[in-house]
Amino acid sequence: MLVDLDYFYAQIEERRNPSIRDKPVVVCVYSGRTEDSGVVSTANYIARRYGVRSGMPIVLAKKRLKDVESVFLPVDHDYYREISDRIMMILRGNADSFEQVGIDEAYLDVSQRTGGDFEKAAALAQLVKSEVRVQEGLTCSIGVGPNKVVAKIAADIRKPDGLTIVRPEEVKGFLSKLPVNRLIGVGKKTAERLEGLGVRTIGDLAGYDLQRLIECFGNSLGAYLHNASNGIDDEPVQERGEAESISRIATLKEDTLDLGVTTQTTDRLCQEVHERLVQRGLSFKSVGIVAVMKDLSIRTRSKTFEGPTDDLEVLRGTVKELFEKFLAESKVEARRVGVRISGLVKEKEAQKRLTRFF
Ligand code: DGT
Ligand code: CA
Ligand code: CA
Repeated sequence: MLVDLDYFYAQIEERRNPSIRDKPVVVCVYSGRTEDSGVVSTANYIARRYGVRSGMPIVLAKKRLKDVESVFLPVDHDYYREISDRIMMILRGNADSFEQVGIDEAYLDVSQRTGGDFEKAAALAQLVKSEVRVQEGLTCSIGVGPNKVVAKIAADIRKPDGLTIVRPEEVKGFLSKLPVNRLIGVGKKTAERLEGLGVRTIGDLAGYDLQRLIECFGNSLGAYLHNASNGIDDEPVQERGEAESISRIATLKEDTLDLGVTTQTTDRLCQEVHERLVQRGLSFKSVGIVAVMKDLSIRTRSKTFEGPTDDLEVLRGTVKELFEKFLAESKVEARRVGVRISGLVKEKEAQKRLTRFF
């Protein structure tokens, strides 16, 4: 199943301040150049009725909402991330294997725990929805299907608070009438090229000659278009372990080259990063630091260990050591500092590797 939170940032803002719930709510990335410059990050469904969309200039959103009392808020990314992390833990607990995609959605492989029974999967999806609602006060939409491609499209069909089940025998009928841009990976450009071939719906695409698709789009995209439109997809649901990282960044009280001052902040960041690591049962192999300098240039340094560890003191010590060297060499003062750990592995694997190591 694919679980996607509804109007995620805006729904969180509604939960934080329920009095805005019945008004259009627009969450914005203000660029700071002028008062209203920047783009809409997302909007609640009331605002969407007035044509407000993600990525639209704030000025345009204001124009569309000029006749109604509406609420414009700046993004509070750290807060959304914190809530996302907690929700992902709920989701992970309901899956045989789990794959987070972005801040507000995840694939859950539930084939083992349901024995492949779609009625059981539907009941599990209801349970997931109520856990997220009760524990975090938020609604999500879920799609259940025989594979990731179908589950993703199913989740998008009914929103907000939707649940769409597509059984194997229903896949063909479900997909055939939908426009091709419902397939992940089919953006505006690909959709236009397909239109040029007379292909508008996923059904058209499913019936289109594979050889010609490959000629037009190359082997990999061509084969994907053919398979996906026929509801065929064997991509496994897999944890994105190694590639992922956990990081935090903060602005210093003053611009500085003093290790004592940066360490006060980085010790706190290390603790936050470490908390996330422990919550997720992971160990790390690399530690990185980032500094945004007074002149707004960005510098990074990192260190990789031979084996993974989950030790907070190792993290703190390494960050301090990296900053000590970096600050000694730097001529410009640091303005913001950050800590990142990567090369993340499951603790159990880490144990195994360590015993092999010694
Ligand atoms: P939904 O899923 O249609 O109910 O609405 P959202 O808002 O959850 O949309 P989704 O799932 O595509 O994106 C999740 C969050 O990511 C969304 O709440 C805000 C952020 N986001 C999405 N699109 C954009 C964008 O174009 N620009 C910016 N800055 N943020 C975006
Ligand atoms: Ca969403
Ligand atoms: Ca999403």
